[in-house]
Amino acid sequence: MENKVIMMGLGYIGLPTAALIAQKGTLVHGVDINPKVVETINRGEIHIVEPELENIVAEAVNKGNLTADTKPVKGDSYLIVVPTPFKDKNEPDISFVEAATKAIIPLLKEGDLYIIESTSPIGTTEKMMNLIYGERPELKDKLYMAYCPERVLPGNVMYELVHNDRVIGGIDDKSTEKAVSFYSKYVKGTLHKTNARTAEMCKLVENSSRDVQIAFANELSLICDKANINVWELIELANKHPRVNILQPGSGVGGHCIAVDPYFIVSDYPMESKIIGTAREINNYKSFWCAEKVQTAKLKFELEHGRKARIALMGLAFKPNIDDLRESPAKYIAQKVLQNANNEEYYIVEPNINEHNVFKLSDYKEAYKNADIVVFLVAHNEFKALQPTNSKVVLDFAGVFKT
Ligand code: SAJ
Repeated sequence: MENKVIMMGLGYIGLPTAALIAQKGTLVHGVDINPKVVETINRGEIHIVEPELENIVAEAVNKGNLTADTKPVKGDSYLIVVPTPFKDKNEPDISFVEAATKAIIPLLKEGDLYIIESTSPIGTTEKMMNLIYGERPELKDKLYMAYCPERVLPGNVMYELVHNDRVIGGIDDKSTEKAVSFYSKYVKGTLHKTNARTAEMCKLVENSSRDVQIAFANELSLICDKANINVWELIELANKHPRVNILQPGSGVGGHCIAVDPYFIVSDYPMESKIIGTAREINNYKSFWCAEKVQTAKLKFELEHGRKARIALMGLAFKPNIDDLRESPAKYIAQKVLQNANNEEYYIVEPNINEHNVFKLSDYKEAYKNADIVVFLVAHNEFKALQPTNSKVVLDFAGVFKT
């Protein structure tokens, strides 16, 4: 029997997943609300930066296995892979999941499989089940529904989609089994079975765990700054212990996952999630602290030299060696520093992008050469090749020159 897949959402995760499934010979009908995205994909091209993806999409489109549209059609398996942003920092917004689900409700038939991959608050799969059965009561207990979060790292998506283990939680055992059999066609990693609520929580916990660990490193960096200890050396030494593995401090935590997902837990369980909530505060505070440090350094320079400083802000991306500026702490710090600008000369540097609509970008070598104060916000590889110097004030928040 043919298994046609309807992929609701063709973004950073939906498109690679659709392409992977189509590559294996399954017909995939991808849906995106943005007509430009749909046109691009139907030309066999892509709208996101991800290694290997373009060729796979082109091949799938040419073979007729992948089509894109702004509206869904009837299929056998429906995957919801849309964003779940925040209305504000306290309330996750599942309206995209809801809208995508509503769009497919009229198309559902007995025996269909419905899977949510979008990061979602606990209970979302059950909520969507109630929504579906509310409108289609004749289908009650005749559909398979499961939650299966993605875990891929941008930049390595096509490999990780296939090789990462997956956690699959159905609303009942038969749904879990059905979803496992679906993913087993495309995934080589182990498929771990659980229930929908545990799978939802698992995704949130994975990213919260990393956030808490980074907060520990960031807290150490604040303490070490006061205690006059090199935090990078300290962490390296502590990690020589066989059961200690401290992560790296930085200019804060960014991206659209780790800096956001913990709030899904905190907003629903505010009394209980103390460490998770505090970790978020520490990681946010770290960016504010970095901006303050720049301010202090520039005033000190002025007092000592009797002139305004030339300041290089090195890096805008949310982590090293990528071009993604979403939720970037480096970008936040640059904005904050520029708000306090008082006729100093600034060089804003991001070697992974050519131009930006707000920041005028400078060449990183020029900026490093000319600046009196160099502020490393992201540990891009290019920066690591620069020669350390004592002739400038260097604020190395990213550990570029750590030994
Ligand atoms: N960071 C530090 N110190 C560290 C490691 C990271 O400050 O030691 C910062 C980075 O600079 C960045 C932020 O944390 O600002 C997040 O970067 P990341 O590389 O830790 O994670 P993401 O956001 O690119 O991807 C994460 C991954 N989750 C985990 O590692 C638990 C990925 O597997 C998920 O699929 C992804 O979130 C997601 O989509 O949820």
